[in-house]
Amino acid sequence: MKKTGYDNIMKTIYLKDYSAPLYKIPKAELEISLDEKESIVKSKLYIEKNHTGKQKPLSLNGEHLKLISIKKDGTLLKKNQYQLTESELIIPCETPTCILEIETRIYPEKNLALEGIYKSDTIICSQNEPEGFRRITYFIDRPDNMCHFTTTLIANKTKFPTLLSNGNPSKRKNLPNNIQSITWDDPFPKPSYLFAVVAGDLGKISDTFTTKSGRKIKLEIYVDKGNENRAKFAMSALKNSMKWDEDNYGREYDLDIFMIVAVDAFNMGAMENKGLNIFNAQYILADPKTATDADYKNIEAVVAHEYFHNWTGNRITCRDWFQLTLKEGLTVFRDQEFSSDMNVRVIERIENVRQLKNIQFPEDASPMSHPIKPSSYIEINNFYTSTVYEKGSEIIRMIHTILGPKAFRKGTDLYFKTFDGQAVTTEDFIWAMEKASNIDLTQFKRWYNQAGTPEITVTSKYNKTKKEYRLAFKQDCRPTPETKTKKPFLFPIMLGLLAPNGKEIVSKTLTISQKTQAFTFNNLEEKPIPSLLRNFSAPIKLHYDYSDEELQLLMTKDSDLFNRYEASQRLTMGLIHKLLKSKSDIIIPKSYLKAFGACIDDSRLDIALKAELLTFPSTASIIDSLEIADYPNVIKIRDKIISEVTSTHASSLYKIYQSLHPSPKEIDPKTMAERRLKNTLLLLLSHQGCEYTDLAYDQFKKAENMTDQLAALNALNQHVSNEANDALAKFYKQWKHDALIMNKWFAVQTSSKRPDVYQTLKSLETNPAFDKKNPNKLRALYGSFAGNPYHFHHASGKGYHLLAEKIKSIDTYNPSIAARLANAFKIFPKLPDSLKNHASKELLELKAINKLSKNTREVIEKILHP
Ligand code: HT7
Ligand code: ZN
Repeated sequence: MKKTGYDNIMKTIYLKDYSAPLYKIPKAELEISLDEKESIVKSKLYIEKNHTGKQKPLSLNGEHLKLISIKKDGTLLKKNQYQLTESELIIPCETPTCILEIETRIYPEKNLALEGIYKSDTIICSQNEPEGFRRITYFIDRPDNMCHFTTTLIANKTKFPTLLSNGNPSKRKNLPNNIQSITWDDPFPKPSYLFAVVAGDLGKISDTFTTKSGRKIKLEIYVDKGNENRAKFAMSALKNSMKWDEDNYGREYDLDIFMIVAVDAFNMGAMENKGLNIFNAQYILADPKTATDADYKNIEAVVAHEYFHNWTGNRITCRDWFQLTLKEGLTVFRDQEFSSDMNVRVIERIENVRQLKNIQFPEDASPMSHPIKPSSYIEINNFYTSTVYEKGSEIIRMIHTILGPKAFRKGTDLYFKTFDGQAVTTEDFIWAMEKASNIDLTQFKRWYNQAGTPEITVTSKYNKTKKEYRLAFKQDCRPTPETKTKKPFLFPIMLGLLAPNGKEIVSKTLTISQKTQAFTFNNLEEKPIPSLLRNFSAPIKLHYDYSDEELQLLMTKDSDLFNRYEASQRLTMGLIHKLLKSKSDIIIPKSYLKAFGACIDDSRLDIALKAELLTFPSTASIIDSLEIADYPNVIKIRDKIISEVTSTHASSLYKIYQSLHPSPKEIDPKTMAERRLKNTLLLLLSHQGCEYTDLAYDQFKKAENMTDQLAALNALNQHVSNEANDALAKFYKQWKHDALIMNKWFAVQTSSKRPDVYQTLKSLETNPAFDKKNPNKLRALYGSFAGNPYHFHHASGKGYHLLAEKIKSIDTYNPSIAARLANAFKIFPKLPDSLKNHASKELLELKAINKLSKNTREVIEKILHP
């Protein structure tokens, strides 16, 4: 995509154009004098020529920098001895090596894009992935430039007693005027995106971890003073992660110290900077009063994810940003497996697959669809997607299934041994897997380059005389921007065959590799019921014409607990599709209500699984299963199903609710499951209208932990009532000084179906707890609104208008967040005409903005012109 006439140049970068950097910087010494208004960065770069033949000029990346001076081999360069543009510093080079000394000035406080060095509340911190380092100093800011960094930080001792960077601390000096300097040495070469600095007056908790080889590692978590106790859970998650990576992958930590710093303003969840992870405080701070069970689970997963990056991402990094899934897909797989070992495996799987279906499947069905390894991009920040991360993890999971755990481990061992210290590609990873297993993954690799969710249609035939059962598979995948005609994918299908009484008679993993393929099973006395795609063994949409009775059997009897959940989802999806096609009134069949009654009353059913079975498919996943995004009818039918199930079984639901008494402060899996079921029931009951308002209000008032308090607040806010308003006011009064809890308060209100959401949102914008510069606040207020099917897709188009206005203004200072919000419009091609007209008007207005960032423009252009 090439455009002219805009202020921000839309240059497409292609994977096919990759070439090694012309120069390398194997060593860099940085001296940064930190202050929030103005910081001075002095760099000493040891440059080496990395090309043969005639010497070409050296080009360094640099943006939003004020260049003060450049010295080459000790000589000050005059203005005519280099070329300076908005994004590059070009210096002619005649010798194979040289030393550059560059001085630049940066302005942390003015940096609202939160890339490079910026100010978050009273802390100065950095975010350099993917291309933030070029906002700190001129550099070869690409991941295949691996460099030894030595960093000296200089700052006022009272304002910034804590000065952190990567590696191990070496020198500390007291300078005149209450200034101190600390030097950090990182012995491991790393790309600039892993460079980090932090300066602040912070509280800290410390611990140690002794590695399997007996090295004692210092662990430190830095938080705002007063929050130290809220970091204890994160510390235990960190220690568990370190042990798990040793036990499961043989990976030991390498530096003497591992630090985490929690900050308020952060564009994403966390960042794996070498030895100095920087986290959005949301993924560190927790205690039962202030954090929900979901928060605890997220903290455990994100702490593990960032720690695991030390090997999958840092020691072995990406050659270029097209390889992003090499580190992200693999690391998500590793963190999902860690969480499964720490909690209840099947519940983790259900939650991960739900997330995939709610977010990644719609992305893959939209104009934003891209392969896990894209072949081009305009703005790499736009490619930190659910596809690269979560689908990427599913691709690694399939390799794990195909190879088996032993060969997979052999493969990762070989990968670490062969590529340690290098910047590599996804092919290198596959090479290690093939070599370790002797399995040819040539066809499997198509998952890396072909986007879209494959649709698999399965049909079955039973021959009673031959006692033969035949399953036929046919795969299709719709055209996506990069591939019009797809070649067949290769993937594993885990399946079981159940006798009509529910007994499992066959359990097998099939490999599908052709467009059509059939398998025959012999010696089957009766026609079996297939339990297909167990444990969601491939990221596909599987269609099989199950009868409701078959699904009810799977729901109650399948030995694969994941597929019990899937059966419940299929049963509801099937009903929704039927009702959408029907022209008459919405009538919910008795058999359907009975199936859910059986599930509700099944006292032997695991509590956690019961909560999952009673979680109905989201509006997003229903819309994803349709050709036209018929929001009004989907919402109507989904609500009707839930309220019929609830009213039919209200007394049972209420009885179970009353029978559950989870201990309020415990956070073990069993107690969390009890709370989850209790709060799922409360939400279901609240669908009944105002009848259960008292119950929710009572829970709200008595709640001793955030999970119960927030669940009650959310249940109450399904409707307008005095109790709902009162609870909102009380919650605010209780928590207004806690920024993280205020995010929850904002999100409950803007994701509500209450008709007063617009007015509420407007008034929340003026609330003192709102801060438009803080991405958590933007996500809580506008991100939740964009995910609100009742109001964002309102027939009047006012939801679209509201979000477009916000995108417009946020884009002027934080393009990365604006572009993420703009993704809410990706459903555009599937909208019914009236909504499409409203959305089109907003998208065209955004497109016409001359100064629109390339981040947001790339998203808008793709949505309008897929
Ligand atoms: N690797 C990190 C990605 C990240 C990021 C990317 C773009 C902009 C800001 C960012 N902060 C963190 C996080 C991770 O995947 O672990
Ligand atoms: Zn990651």
